[in-house]
Amino acid sequence: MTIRIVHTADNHIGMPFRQHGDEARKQLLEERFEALERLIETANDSHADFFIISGDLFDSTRVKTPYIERTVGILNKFSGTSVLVLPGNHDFYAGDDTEVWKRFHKVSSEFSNIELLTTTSVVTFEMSGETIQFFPCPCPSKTGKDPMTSWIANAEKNLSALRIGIAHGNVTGLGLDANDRYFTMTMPDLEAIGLTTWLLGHIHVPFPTTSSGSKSQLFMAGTHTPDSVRCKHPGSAWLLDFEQSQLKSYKRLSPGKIRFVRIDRTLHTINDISELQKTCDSLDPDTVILDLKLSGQLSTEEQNELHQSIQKVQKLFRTCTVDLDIKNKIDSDTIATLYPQGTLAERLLSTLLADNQHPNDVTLAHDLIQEISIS
Ligand SMILES: [Mn+2]
Repeated sequence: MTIRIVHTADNHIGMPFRQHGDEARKQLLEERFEALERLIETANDSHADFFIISGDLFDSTRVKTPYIERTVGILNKFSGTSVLVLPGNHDFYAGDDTEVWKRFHKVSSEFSNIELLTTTSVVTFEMSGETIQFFPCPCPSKTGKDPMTSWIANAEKNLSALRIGIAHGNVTGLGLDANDRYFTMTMPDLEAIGLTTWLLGHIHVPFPTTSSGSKSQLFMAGTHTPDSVRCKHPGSAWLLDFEQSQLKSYKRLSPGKIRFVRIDRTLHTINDISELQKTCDSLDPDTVILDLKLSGQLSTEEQNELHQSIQKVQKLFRTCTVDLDIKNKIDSDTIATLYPQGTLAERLLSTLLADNQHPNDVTLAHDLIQEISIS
């Protein structure tokens, strides 16, 4: 018999996205719910038995009640045996008074298929003669030096059962936690504990790096939909099949729809502007959070062209921010107006203007000359 698990983490429901404008904020907040909903649908379509969330389902311990209610409503649609929810370091569990889990418990208690993993004790399921043991390692705080996995060494394990660890924190070699502040685990330690597989959260990038396969001791879910321009994957989760208490196969799922795209360009010519326009036209304006970072030198006419182009893009895209650093292009007319013929400045600038290999130099030299003559 196959035991099928969908594994996710770091959904960060309620993430405020403060650095974005109103429209983008709304879109990004909404996307985190919708991507979770798509993932539940995929899990149902593939008849998964368990839906496992390895921490940071919520962005904080003070997430708004309506967000918790909506999340529980989505999780409740899971048609398999159970949804297991582990508190991570953002939504840590520090006792029954922890706001987010108090509210979560209240909302979810009427749904028997949602189980909150707040204690370090084995959770066992029997399915068609097979035993599945889950070993939860909830985070008790935002930060912590030691891994939360140590209790498992002394826990009673059924060696013929499928034994799955669920934890949240950094893993040496996978993340960038030089200070050991996030419950840091190591791969050899995890392997030595004697479980079949580890389902982890915290690092927003998925591990393994291959999108399908049959062997891996641990899985890092990766955030389910991109959360910033630094996120290079389209959102991830895992579909895992186990047979006879062993991992049979894994496949990466991509429930995300939104993409962050930063276009960083230096513009010198009309052609550069039309290339920029072409790149923007090739993107989906409804799902791309566009961030334009434009610099360079352009003539007045070219700058007008650029502004028209930007206006077009901003009208088309739901969200587009623009960071402009465009200087006035120095042409022969400007040189002739500012510097009498035959002067050093005129000769220098005219020579640099003629040098097509280095189109920035004439502007740079002009800036320097202006600076000297002003001071
Ligand atoms: Mn985390």
